[in-house]
Parts: sequence; C-alpha cells; structure tokens
Amino acid sequence: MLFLHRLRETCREHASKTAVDFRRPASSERLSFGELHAGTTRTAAWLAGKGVCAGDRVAICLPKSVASIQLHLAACSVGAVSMPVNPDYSQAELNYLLRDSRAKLLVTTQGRSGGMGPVARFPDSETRVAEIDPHRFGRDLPPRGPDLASIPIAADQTALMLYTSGTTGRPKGACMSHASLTANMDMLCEAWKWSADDVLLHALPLFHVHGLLVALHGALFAGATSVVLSSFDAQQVVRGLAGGECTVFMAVPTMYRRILSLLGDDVMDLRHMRLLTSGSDRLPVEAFQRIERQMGMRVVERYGMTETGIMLSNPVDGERIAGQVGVPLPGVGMRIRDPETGAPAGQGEVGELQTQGPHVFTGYWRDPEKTERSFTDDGWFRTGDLGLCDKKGRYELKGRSTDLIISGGFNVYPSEVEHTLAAHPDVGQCAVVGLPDPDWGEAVTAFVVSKSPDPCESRLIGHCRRSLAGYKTPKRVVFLESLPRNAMGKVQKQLLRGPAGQGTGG
Ligand code: MLC
Repeated sequence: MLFLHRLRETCREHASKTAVDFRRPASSERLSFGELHAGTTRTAAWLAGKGVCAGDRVAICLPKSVASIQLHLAACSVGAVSMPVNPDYSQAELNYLLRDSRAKLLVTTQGRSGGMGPVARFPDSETRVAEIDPHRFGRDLPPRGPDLASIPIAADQTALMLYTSGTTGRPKGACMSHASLTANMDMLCEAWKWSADDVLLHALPLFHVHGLLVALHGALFAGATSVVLSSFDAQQVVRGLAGGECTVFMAVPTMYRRILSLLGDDVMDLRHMRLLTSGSDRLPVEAFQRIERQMGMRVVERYGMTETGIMLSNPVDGERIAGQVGVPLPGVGMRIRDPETGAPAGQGEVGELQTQGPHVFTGYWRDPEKTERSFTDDGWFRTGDLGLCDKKGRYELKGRSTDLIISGGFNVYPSEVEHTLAAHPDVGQCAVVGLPDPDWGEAVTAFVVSKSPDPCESRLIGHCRRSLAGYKTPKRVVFLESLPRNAMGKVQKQLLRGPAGQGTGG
C-alpha cells in the first residue's frame, strides 16, 4: 500500500491522537491525526484553487511550520510533486530552482518574492507565487476539500523532488516516486521498529530527506506523535529529551556535538528513550562514546542520501558499532566496486558503494545524461561514497570519490562556491575545500589568489553570502600567492586539505 494510502488509514485509526505537537518559542500548536487529514484535504483544495494539477511541481519555501507539513502532504495527495526548498537560499538560488524545475507554484513567506505581490510571475519562470503567513495558513483555508481517496496516484508517479548538487554543474532535482518513498518507509519501520507508542522529538529541517522522510514520515507512518521544534536549539532539545515523553530522536553529528558541549560533564537519564540515531554525516567515534557515557545510549548510526533514502543502518536489537554504518536495510541491494574499473572489491577492500532496490530514486529532473552517469551499466546507483564491508557484512565509510564537503549535515559542492567566488573582481584564482572543524565537522574554506592589492576576507565572505545560503558560504578565506597545481595544471586540493593548507587557514 502506498505511503499516502497508509497515512490516510493511520489518520482514521488514530483520529483523536496527537500527530504533530508543533513548538515555537512563544507558542505551540497541536494537530490530531484527524485534523492533519482534514487540514491536508483543505490544503489540497487551496492548491487546486491556485491551478495546481497532477504532475505540477509545488515549491515550498517556508520556515519549519505546520503549513510546510500540510503543503507537502497535500501536494503529494493531489498527484503533484512536493518540492521543499531551504528558506535560507538566496534569491539567485531560489530563482534557479524555480526556472529549472518549472514549478507551477511557489509558496513562500510575505516579502520573499521580491515584493511582487501575492500572485505574480516569477522572473524568467512560469511560476506563480503565493505568499502566506505560515503560522496563520490553516485559518485561511477553504472550509472543505476534495475526496483525496478518489484521486488516482500511480506508484511510479513522482511524489517528491529534492535538489542536490553534483561535482560539476548546477543543482539537479532528484525525483522520488510514491513507490520509493513507500519502500523507504517500509524498510525503516521494520528495521527501527517504529510503533504508534513512539514519540519523536523532531529538531531537523523539513526540506531534506533526513528531517522529512526519515523522521517525519517515519512517525506519521507509524501513527506516532511528533513533537516538532521550529528550529534546532540545543537547550530546548536537552529539555525535550530529559522531559520523559519522547522515545525517538534523530540528529546530525553537529547537533550531538552541540548537545554534548551544553552538557559539559553532566550526565542525562534517558532510560525512557528507545532510539537515538545519527546520520547525514560521519559521527566520530569519540562523539559516539561520549553520547554513550553521558546520554546512556549507543547511537544507531545509519547511511543514506537524497537519491536513495536510507540504505544501511546499525541494528536496533544488536550490536551498534562506533564508526560503522551497519548492514543493508531489508530489500536494499548493496555492493562495493572499484570506482575506476567497476571490478568487485574483495572483502575488506575499499571501493565505491553502489545500491539497487525499490528505495532508489527514478532519476534527475530533465537530465537523462546525469541520470545515466549515476547508474552502472547493470543498473546500480553509484553513491560516490567509498567504503568497505567486513566479514560480518557490516559497512564502514572511508571517504568520498568526489570533492563533496559535508558541513553540519548539509552537502556543499565546492564548484558552486568556486563559481560564486570567481565572479568577484578581486578573485584571480580560487579553490574551495572542507577543513576539519569542531562544530561543523568540515568548514567550507576558500583559498584565493587575490587580484586586489588589498585582499579582504570579509568582503569575499559578504559577496558569497549575498549569492549563497549561509551553510555554503566560506567560514574562512585564506589568501595565497598561488594555488598548488600538478603538472596538468589541476589544483591539488589534497595539499590544501593537508597540514600545509590547514596551517595557513588556522
Ligand atoms: C547553518 N549555517 C551553517 C550550517 N547551518 N554553516 C555551515 N554548515 C551548516 N550546516 C550558517 C547559518 O546560515 C549562519 O550563517 C551561521 O551558520 C550560524 O548558524 P547557527 O545559528 O549556528 O546554525 P543553526 O541555524 O543552528 O544550524 C545548525 C544546524 C543546521 C546543525 C541546526 O545546520 C542543520 O539543521 N543541519 C542539519 C542538516 C540536515 O538536515 N541534513 C540532512 C541532509 S539529508 P549566517 O550567514 O546566516 O549568519 C542527507 C541524507 C541522509 O544527507 O542520509 O540524511
């Protein structure tokens, strides 16, 4: 049964139970499963009123809110494509996504569309804009909506499109079908033993696989309550975890680092909790051990990506090993191949992780070449991550075959930042790498050969921030006389990442 149909059953079965307990600093809002269904239906009518039809992309660029949840579910329910967008994106980034996706509708906050009014054509795109107040949205909805059960949804129809960048070129829309979202949920429900008795503490953003699918969909699917925090705040999370009502918490390593730094030497009693998970970035072994010592639980580390959802996980009942990402979820095909030759890697040998199964996305939006390059000839998706598999079939990540930087759980593609820097008149040459950072894991760091006699770090950071989201903006700019290059003229980024580069940066 597709995830939407299952969710509808869950809403009926648990009609009066709290589905979402949304908490903002000054207020909170509770929604039962019955109200969630009614709200989704009325939001579906609102979308139809804006001209949204099956197959249309609906860009949802909103702060975390009940409205963002309802718009996502409603877009999927009417057969349209939900396209959540990071509200921190610059106007240029947003314009690109709208143009590329040919979104029918952008739902965003007042003022975000550059003062063009509530319904307007976005520059260079066919997108209509609806500006809403996300915290009042429910009150503005029509009283009734369509019978969602009567709207046909095909399993291979795209439900969700999330933009993700590549090592080259601009971000691409990864398309997830209703079937792949359903497969992801089925696998995780079985592996993590989600149940209606669970209460999830939700502190992740809702515009990525982790917060949206792994956390929110997981809880909704199971009929569990989600206590949704409007943003991550370590103090609020510690209070939420210690409060005794939550049983499940999911986070990226930066969040755990911030929780641990708040705890100092204190110890928490989390015996009421069932599951702590970590993902989107590697959790260092020391962090795993500190969590065990101070929070009394061994984190379940797992591995996934936008194009595939979660593929590997440490077991819920069984040994959770620090530094390992576990075993394939039920139904996930996983193998390791030499990234250059495609030859199978021997046991314990490092190679590229490749995956196959119903969890894999259907392709990149309007980009058959990139889609083709992402799969092997025999149909396995190439993750670009390097890893090995031990004798017991457990996987360990060993870096990447690409330049990707992971900062605080967000993927940053150096080429995008380099492109932005290169557009500044002061910049002669530049190279961007991730350097180890105690908070972010990796900090986006730019090495620049300046054309200006008066090089200025803050000027270049300000320039990047105007064009890029905060998480992509370099934390540091290091000026060099020249960039290290090999005989072919290619920048040797490993030297910038190594002690010499770090020494310069520090
Ligand atoms: C925010 N900033 C970041 C950043 N997040 N900079 C680098 N890396 C990040 N991850 C910027 C802000 O824009 C701001 O810049 C400045 O840093 C200070 O912000 P902050 O207040 O300290 O950060 P905060 O808003 O608290 O965000 C930190 C965070 C957030 C850890 C809560 O980054 C976060 O929610 N990360 C989770 C990412 C995630 O969900 N990933 C899932 C990907 S899915 P300025 O210029 O505005 O002052 C995936 C698949 C899978 O990977 O397997 O899960």
